[in-house]
Amino acid sequence: MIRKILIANRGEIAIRIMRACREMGIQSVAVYSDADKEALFAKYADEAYFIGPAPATQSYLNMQKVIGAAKQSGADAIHPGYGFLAENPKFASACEQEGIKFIGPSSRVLALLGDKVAARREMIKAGVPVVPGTDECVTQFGQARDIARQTGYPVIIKPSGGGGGIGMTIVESEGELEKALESTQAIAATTFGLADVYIEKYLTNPRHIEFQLLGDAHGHAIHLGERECSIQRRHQKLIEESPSPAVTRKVRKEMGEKAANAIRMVGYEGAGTMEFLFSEGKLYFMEVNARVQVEHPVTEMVTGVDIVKEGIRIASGLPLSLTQKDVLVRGSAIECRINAEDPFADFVPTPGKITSYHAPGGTGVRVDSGVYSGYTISPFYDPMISKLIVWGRDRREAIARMRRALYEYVITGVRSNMPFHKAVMENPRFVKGELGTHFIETETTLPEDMKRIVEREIPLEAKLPHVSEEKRKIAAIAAVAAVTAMHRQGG
Ligand code: MV4
Repeated sequence: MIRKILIANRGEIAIRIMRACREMGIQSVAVYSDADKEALFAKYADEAYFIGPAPATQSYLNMQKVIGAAKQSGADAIHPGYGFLAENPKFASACEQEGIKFIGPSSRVLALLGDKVAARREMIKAGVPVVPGTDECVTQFGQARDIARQTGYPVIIKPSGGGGGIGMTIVESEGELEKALESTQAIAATTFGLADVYIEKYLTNPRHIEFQLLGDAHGHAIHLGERECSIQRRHQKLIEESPSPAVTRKVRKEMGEKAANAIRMVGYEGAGTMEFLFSEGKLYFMEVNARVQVEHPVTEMVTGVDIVKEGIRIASGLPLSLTQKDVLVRGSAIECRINAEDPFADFVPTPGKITSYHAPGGTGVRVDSGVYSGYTISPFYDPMISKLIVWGRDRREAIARMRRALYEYVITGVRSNMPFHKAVMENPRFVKGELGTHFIETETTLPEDMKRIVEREIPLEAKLPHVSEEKRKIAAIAAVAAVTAMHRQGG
């Protein structure tokens, strides 16, 4: 059994993992950089080790330093969280060699799924539907031309070593293909150290739907239903929900079982996600994310399964604590990523000091964060302040609850993207569940909607002239009154 876990990550996810450790009676070890000396996660852990300067390459991405801290602390396992070293087969292999359990799939499975062409081939073998396209990497123009003629234009060229949307090229016609192939290969070589690319038919404005999966070392694999993550900007998700308004129970069961069977076939151990594109009623495999994801809480809210704990149990060699028939999707959950970004200025990061902070609460509300009043958000890492997650008996209730919670949330000192979230929660197409990956670009009224929402809040704040910045918690109560008034007006 695992007794002590080093968390090779920072921020909210480090705390999320440490919370699971504490409930399981497992000791937790934090590693922190120069920029995170005052961070909550470094205080929350049972022990904390300094691992170097603020740039991640010299701290959170430095395998020797992370493994060194694990050995020094006597940790028997490392949890990588998301990002940083999470899907790095070399890191998993280094842990394996040091006799430290890497909490996640084996280095062999990470290498297989990290190679997108190989992963696509495995999924075809396992009977998972893929977007029409290649089953091997494309090197020659002639090869690319033949595939594109079969699938029809537009096509998309993707780096095999990539993922998450980086370095992809959309090609509208055969005339552009040769140049696009060469440039994508060149970008792939410099970005990922591998020139291999593959080609798929390009789907216009699909939905992004992903299945949460768990696989153990005893040949069991299950799915926890899907999440819809269509609301994204530059491949950064902003709002996620479960279940997807587009997925029926029949499709959930069929595709969930196919996805679970596929990860069982590759010997996947741990929590993982299979990403799909959804277009014209059909799901098409894109890639497997071999880690716990930012948006895992929406699945936890509708299934009641603690995904992080299951991952730790699996790494300890224990079987899954539940079977597929124990999984029930109940109600609806939505997550808003609250970022230190200015939605009125092209979402530029706005790091700085949080001068006052009051998180929402009440029935069905969960806030995963790593900040506090007086904390300074560092410019060195991603600017996520927190994840606000709500549960409702149905999607309507979840939306109403999210609106209520957003208006209770007080963050001063840094600008946040909360006006964006408030605008989306009032957007008629969002409310109807009519989503696509181009939602933000196509909803052209969002900027003016955000402006209107902020202006509506000004008179409320003016009612509280005596309230100092430090006492802004009271403003949260006024804000609730505002939402109530808004609902009365049918706003
Ligand atoms: C696609 C696609 C359309 N057709 N593949 C971008 C993220 C990466 N995981 C895959 N991506 C896409 N692949 C085919 N064949 C459109 C996208 C895409 C996208 C996907 C999910 C969420 C947001 C997106 C934004 C632009 C493009």
